[in-house]
Amino acid sequence: MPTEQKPALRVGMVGYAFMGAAHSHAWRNAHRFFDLPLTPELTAIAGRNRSAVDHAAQKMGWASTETDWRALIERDDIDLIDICTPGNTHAEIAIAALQAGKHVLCEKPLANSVPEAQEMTEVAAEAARNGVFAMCGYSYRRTPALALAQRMVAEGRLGTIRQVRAQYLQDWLSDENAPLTWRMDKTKSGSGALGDIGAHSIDAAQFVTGLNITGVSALLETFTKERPVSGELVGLGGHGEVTADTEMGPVTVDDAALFTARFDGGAIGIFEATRTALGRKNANRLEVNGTLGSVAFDFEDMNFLQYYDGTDTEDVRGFHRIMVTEPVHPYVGNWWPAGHGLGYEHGFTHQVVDLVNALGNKTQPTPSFSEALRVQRVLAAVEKSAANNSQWTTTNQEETP
Ligand code: SOE
Repeated sequence: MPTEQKPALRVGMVGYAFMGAAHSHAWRNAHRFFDLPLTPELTAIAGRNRSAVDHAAQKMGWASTETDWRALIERDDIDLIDICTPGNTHAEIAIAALQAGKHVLCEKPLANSVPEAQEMTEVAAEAARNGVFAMCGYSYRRTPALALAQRMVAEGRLGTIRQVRAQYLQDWLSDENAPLTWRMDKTKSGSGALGDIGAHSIDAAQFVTGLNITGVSALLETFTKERPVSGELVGLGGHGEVTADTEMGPVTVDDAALFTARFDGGAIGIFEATRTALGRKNANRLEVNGTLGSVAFDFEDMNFLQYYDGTDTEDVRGFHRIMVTEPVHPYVGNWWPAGHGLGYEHGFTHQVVDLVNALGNKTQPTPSFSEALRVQRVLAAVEKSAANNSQWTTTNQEETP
């Protein structure tokens, strides 16, 4: 029985590094495992270096290339712009795309500052009134175990939320000779571990609990103040040989961020984001404690959710290790039989699934730019607190249109 031909969603992607590869995989596969109202087409990919973007298009399956993102926006055969570039370019590209009537998927964090994020949110709100939608790519909330945790909290199975414990631990900058890349340049990345991985923890904590952070006390640390200038634009870590005549450049962002937080609703939290936790590769961890139960997640064991049900009878009370691979669990039914597991790339595919379903239904995909702006306000409050001797700093969570 041939499948019904669905309208195309013609995608133009900007950028082709790690996130470009993950998003390309998602655009190629989402409609092959999920029944979607629109069929994504990898129409064009943009990158400044002609030979590199041609190679990326061939490798990742894009039909054409551009060497200027503005050309993507001018093309009338593109319906959505997917922004997979460093944070200093997000605002300009997203605003131009939305004002040209293109839907937008923008990688996290939304921007490198609250004013930029605010302008993006206002333009996105106006565009949405015309049926043009924008979403920010906090993909971890689409890991089945975290989506299950959110469902359990929303169903009241943890009771009133009291505490949140979030750690995002990596170690790719433990080597002092790892080369300088855009991720260590504040003018490009906005911040270091804080905005790169701490933003994921902030979004996941707010998504799972349904509560928003209202204030923080923070400290930031940069252990390695300068690194070998490598000329590499991308890459995580690596080892640069440093000799007497190696050109060194300044690191202008944090290696590690620590902060405590208060949430609306009375919960409190503690957050850690670091690129120097030697031995931890991608330990994106979240624990939520409520009055009736607790959940705990570690991305390095991503197919499982730990759950303590405080209403169990005393003889069986203890943390259950739920294997989140049953058809009843979020997203999993479209993949493999129970026990076969999913990986990092599936969060990006689920992100495309939810985005395309929202666009097909002409509804606002989440997280919206307005939700991503709330993460940006927390990032800004952390930086302000850290710059003022860890002084308590509010996030001014006033709603933006
Ligand atoms: C580097 O820290 C990084 O690639 C992040 O930028 C991603 O958002 C995260 O998913 C994996 O690690």
